[in-house]
Amino acid sequence: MAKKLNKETLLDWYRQIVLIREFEEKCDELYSQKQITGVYMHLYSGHEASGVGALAALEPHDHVITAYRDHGLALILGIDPNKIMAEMMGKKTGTSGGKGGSMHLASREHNFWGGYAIVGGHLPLAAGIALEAQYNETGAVVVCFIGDGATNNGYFHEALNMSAIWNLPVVWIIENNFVGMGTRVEDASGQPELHKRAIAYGMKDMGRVDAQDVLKVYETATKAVEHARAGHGPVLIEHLTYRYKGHGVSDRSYDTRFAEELHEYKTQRDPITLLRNHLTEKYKNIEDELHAIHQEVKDIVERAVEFAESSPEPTFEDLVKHVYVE
Ligand SMILES: Cc1ncc(C[n+]2csc(CCOP(=O)(O)OP(=O)(O)O)c2C)c(N)n1
Repeated sequence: MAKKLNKETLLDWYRQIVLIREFEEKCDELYSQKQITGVYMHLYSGHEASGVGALAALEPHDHVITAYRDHGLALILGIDPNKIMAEMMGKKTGTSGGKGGSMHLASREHNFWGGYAIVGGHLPLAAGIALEAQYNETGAVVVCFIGDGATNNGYFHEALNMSAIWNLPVVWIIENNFVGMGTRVEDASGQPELHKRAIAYGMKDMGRVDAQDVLKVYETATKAVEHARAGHGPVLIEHLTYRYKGHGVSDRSYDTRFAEELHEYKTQRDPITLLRNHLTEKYKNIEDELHAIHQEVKDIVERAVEFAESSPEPTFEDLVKHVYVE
């Protein structure tokens, strides 16, 4: 059922968006200090409203799956920030005991199935999760986030086609941030309006959404989830968004290559500013409450870092547990 877009809901969304931004700013800092390690760490900065608006349309028994840009969704779903930060640092107290790291956040309890590094590899898994929901008549819907760069490989075609012929309850969301690693969408896709792919599979095309605006994202996501839950089959939405950092944090050339666009998005299309403007126009004297949210979020992030830093490393026994060996 659609949420009432009252002050409480909007402030909650504001809190979630700010939490993702602050949490990841801290991760960026910790990565440069080598407290978070790994070849890659992919930040969701700039994309926040895409995740917050879409997941606000879900019920707790619904399912979420994504690629490696997964920190934001984990936070939105309410996974403990302490455990997420510990996972980022490879600590025993992390969501996967420190063995997954940045790209493989997951929580069975939250129906968050991860965090996958193989581009497009999670799409067939999303179809499988939806098949289970349909077969067991759980009434659950699966939301699967897809990068624009994942729309030209075989997994995309196979999974979307199967979801259509089996009428599966999946909401496919392409997060089009215009660039896959360093390649522009129009240089990689014959049809750069990616939502139009829906036509090829005979599924409902929900069009393009300005995904910097959380209210617009929520409005479309609600209709999409209702459609899938009612048994009318899968739908495809294209979220137009922008990432503020390079592909991974070690890709620093992005900032200069796309400087003009980045400046435009950060100054005119930022999800925090857009929601803030909406709130201040709608509610008088809300500044203090917004300020308090920023403070609250800073404390959450600080506590998460303290928790992760003071957590133990996994032992050798921990590391070989749950690992298949011939
Ligand atoms: C099957 C496969 N091919 C190539 C890669 C290397 N790779 C990692 S991310 C990426 C680009 C993906 O871009 P996009 O889907 O647009 O996501 P974004 O990073 O923009 O969120 C590529 C080619 C991979 N991980 N898996």
